[in-house]
Amino acid sequence: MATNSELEKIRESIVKSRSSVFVQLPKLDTIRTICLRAKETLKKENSLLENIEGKVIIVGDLHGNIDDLLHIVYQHGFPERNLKYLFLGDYVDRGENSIETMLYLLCLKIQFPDNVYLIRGNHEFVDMCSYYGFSEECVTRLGMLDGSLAFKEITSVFPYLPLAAVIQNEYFAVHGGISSRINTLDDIRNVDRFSIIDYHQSGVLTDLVWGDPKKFRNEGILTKPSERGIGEYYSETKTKLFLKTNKLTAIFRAHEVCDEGYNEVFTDSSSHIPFCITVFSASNYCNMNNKGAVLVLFDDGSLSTYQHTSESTSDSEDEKEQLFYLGDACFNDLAMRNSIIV
Ligand SMILES: [Mn+2]
Repeated sequence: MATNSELEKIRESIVKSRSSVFVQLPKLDTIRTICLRAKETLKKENSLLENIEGKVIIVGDLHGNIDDLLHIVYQHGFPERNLKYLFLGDYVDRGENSIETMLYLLCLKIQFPDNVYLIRGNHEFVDMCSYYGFSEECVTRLGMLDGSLAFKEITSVFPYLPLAAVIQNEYFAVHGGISSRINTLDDIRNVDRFSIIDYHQSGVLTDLVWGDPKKFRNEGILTKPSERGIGEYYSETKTKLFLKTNKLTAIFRAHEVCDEGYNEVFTDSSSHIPFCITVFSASNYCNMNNKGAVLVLFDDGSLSTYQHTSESTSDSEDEKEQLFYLGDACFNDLAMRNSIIV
């Protein structure tokens, strides 16, 4: 069940569905198999991912924007050989295609486990996505019975998602950020993520997915309770302290929409090098007309940003043609190689 060629077919149908009115989603049995295989793969990973080396594309919030996801994969290439992808969470809710976004990502993870990394966002909790769109999307598009079952299957994968990552032994990546409870990497390594179901279960996991960096006039402030009512704000001083303690250089995080798709939150006053960067990859999020962006960390440690707009990812006929090409070219290539491997 769910061999590589079947996984490719599922991803291919997701790509092709983008240009047709009738969107055919995988059947419940297939969704179930994808989720099962994804859990088998994800459970081998630690709560803190380490040893991510080489060139990494870092993707922020997607929120059901499958067009932006496919555009990013088209633009930067498939996650194979020396190219890795790190997704920072918030795959579901708010947008229109959370089902495809989640399934496409899980298919990638199953097929390229050492090149694709998916960490957890604050929307990857059943009690969040029951209210912010994903649950409703499942029922509306798959029907009451199959929709509820698909929702249950997909959300059962969430506790398996790791919580943060260290890239190139130097950069810390997380959905939200750090807090008064998060001082060393051991604080994250020690989280038993499988036992945490409810996002209100206060603690390190909650802070990782809910935190936001914030500038304070008083440099003595480290953290403050967040106005979100959950998680904490962490200051420039706290960020510097955390990085120094753990011998790291910068924090890459998502969780906040940015006009340009990314935001250099804290920058070193003398070197002008940013050491806390927000990246948000869903363009035109909730009709806010924002750009989406990804961070590209090269294997020499240099960093670039790539932006996209909703026009470039969903309205352009050229782009759709390119996406077809992406599907056909990559799947043919993979099928050929798989027949050799198998
Ligand atoms: Mn978020």
